[in-house]
Amino acid sequence: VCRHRARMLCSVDGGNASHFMCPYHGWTYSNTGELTGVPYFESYQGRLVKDEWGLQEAPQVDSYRGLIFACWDAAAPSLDDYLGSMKWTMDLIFGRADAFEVTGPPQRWVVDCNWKLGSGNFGGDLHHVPVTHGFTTALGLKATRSRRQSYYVTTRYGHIVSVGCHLDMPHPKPYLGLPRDMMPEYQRNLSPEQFGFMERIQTMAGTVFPNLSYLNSSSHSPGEWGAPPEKEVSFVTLRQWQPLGPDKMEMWSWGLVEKNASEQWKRDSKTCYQRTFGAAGVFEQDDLENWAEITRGLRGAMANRLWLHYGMGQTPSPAPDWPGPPPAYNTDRAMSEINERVFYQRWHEMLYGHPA
Ligand code: UNU
Ligand code: FES
Ligand code: FE
Repeated sequence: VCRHRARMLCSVDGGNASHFMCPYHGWTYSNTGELTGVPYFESYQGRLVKDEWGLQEAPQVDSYRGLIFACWDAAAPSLDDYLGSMKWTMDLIFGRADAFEVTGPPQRWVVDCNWKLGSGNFGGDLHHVPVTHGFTTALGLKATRSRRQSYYVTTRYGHIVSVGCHLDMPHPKPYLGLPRDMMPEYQRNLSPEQFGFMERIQTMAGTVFPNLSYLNSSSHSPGEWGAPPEKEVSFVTLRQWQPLGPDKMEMWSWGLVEKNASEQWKRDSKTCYQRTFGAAGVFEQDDLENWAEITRGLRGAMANRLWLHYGMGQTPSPAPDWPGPPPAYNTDRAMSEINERVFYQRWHEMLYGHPA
């Protein structure tokens, strides 16, 4: 924000500029944050020292696998420590390719729901899928409801990951619908354990506490509904659930594609992202309708006094075959809400200074 009256300085999602001029009174800053120009400067009569009115700098800025994080708290843990064991599962997506590119600027829209519903769902809710997104089987777009092994991964700072794996492996192995000609690149970038695990993944989603989520799944290639699994095309979406108050958020949704994949595959993957989890995507609409109806329901005088149920899979067993850093749980094909409990424990801790 501008140091004069706090007007937002940059209102576009992409590009670059050497200077930013505030549209209100014209204070101008270099792209490194120095205040370089002030209209009617003489009228401040020497009382404005430009060196002291540069842009506020975040005390911690760091990046991981091309994702840039900024933090306003100088005393907060470093990004490396903060992400911790989350990095192993983030690498399955963001670390597998030499580089990713966005399919365009983020799609942004406002939703009447609390932002935490997105964080909890993406990091820990595999059991809404057959119901909320049941149209896929109801319409015969997926042949059968195949058996899945679920993994729930939790971390120290409240990051959560949920992975649905194939139990009956289709042949040839679908590898999440990733392009075959990219396999050598994945193999070079991943550990043998990570690459070996990739062949089993059907859907993988995670939340970096508090409000950054990602999802990697696959969908039928454009124009081939009902095609066999090996025809499926992988897509990756990255999203920020940006709070606008307790019952409103702004969605920022990106599609990501492997930079070195073929142009045709990139187009197909982008189409799959847009059809499923883009602003007009069918899965996206399924989810947001539920979250908006929860938020609307909880405005009720009685409903917001109710205890809700987060108890599913109370004591899931540690997953013996999870190849990444523990703890990870699976419950022998069963479902668990352990990730949402971990997420809300951390949230409680942030608000009240102690676990619930
Ligand atoms: O449909 C979803 N929102 C979803 C699917 C979230 C997490 C894992 C799988
Ligand atoms: Fe989950 Fe009703 S079944 S909100
Ligand atoms: Fe969903």
